[in-house]
Amino acid sequence: RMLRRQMECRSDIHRLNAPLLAIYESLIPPKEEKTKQQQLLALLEKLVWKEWPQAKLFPYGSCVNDFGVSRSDIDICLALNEDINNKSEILLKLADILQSDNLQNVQALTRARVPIVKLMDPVTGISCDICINNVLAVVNTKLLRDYAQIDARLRQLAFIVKHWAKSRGVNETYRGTLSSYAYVLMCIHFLQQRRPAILPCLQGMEKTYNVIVDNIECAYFDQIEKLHNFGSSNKETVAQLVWGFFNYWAYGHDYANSVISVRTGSIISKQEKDWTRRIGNDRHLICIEDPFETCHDLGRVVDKFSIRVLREEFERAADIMQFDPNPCVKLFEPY
Ligand code: 3AT
Ligand code: MG
Repeated sequence: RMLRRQMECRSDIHRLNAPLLAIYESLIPPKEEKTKQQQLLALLEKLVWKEWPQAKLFPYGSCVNDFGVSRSDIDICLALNEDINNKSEILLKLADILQSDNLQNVQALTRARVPIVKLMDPVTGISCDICINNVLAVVNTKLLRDYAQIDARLRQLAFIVKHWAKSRGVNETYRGTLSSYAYVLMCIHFLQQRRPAILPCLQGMEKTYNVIVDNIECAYFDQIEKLHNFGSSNKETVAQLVWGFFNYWAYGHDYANSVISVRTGSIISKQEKDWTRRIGNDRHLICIEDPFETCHDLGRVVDKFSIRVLREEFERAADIMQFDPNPCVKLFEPY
């Protein structure tokens, strides 16, 4: 492994740039999708306001963070001003309201880790999950979107990584692999680590945005219009970055000791976080610190079986990027 780590990128890497960009372009949702999402959001607001006139609906996740591919489901947070001691009751009431307005497949999942109501809108064909008062997700969505505005290569890399993860079956938290959110944080961290850096560490800069959510201070520099040239002295192309990303997670990352941290823009030690051993169900086999909920390891879903699957997939992808004559097909082959 150490030997491979020293390896230089294949000499014809530039040949892969155009096909990788073409894959990225093909994944971008068409403009009509945004319009349909807004249409559905307006309908839902109208329904929700009948019961909770003070409520606000915030879309979050890939429908607004700029990392959404075509035909993604949308995630919505219903923000209620009242103190809630029984989320289930509210979710069931919400499900009732939605059901009676022709929305389809309405289902309240009150016992999920994040309890939600699921539904499908027959008019737009969009499926959506509604959760209650999950404001942290709305804030981390803004952080991701702000990073996406700084350098176009983040969105390109993240689309390709997400597409790879979905094709290879390693984007399934219920089976012990990583969420899309975790993959995007891995991409941001990777670009913060390039030399010269392609992305800054927004939480390490002057705090121009500052909110307190669930007693957690969420603060960072969000005047991204001042940063649009940030990565321009680094000339790496998307092909080099995809190669580098997989090479890092296959052969460069120190799984035994390291935590990746977008919050600090650096690697921190497991020791420092006290993430060196299994506590309850958190095994900390791959450690990705949440930027705001810093005690939350996004790798906690990974177990001793799925870590092997993940690492084998990173190695497979790295080897394909290095040696395969046709990586743009091979990389995304269904598992
Ligand atoms: P897809 O395009 O749907 O795959 P996504 O960006 O919508 O990607 P997810 O569906 O994994 O990502 O999650 C939706 C949002 O929920 C993303 C993030 O704002 C929030 N989120 C997801 N998982 C976590 C988590 N473990 N901790 C905190 N926030 C999370
Ligand atoms: Mg989603």
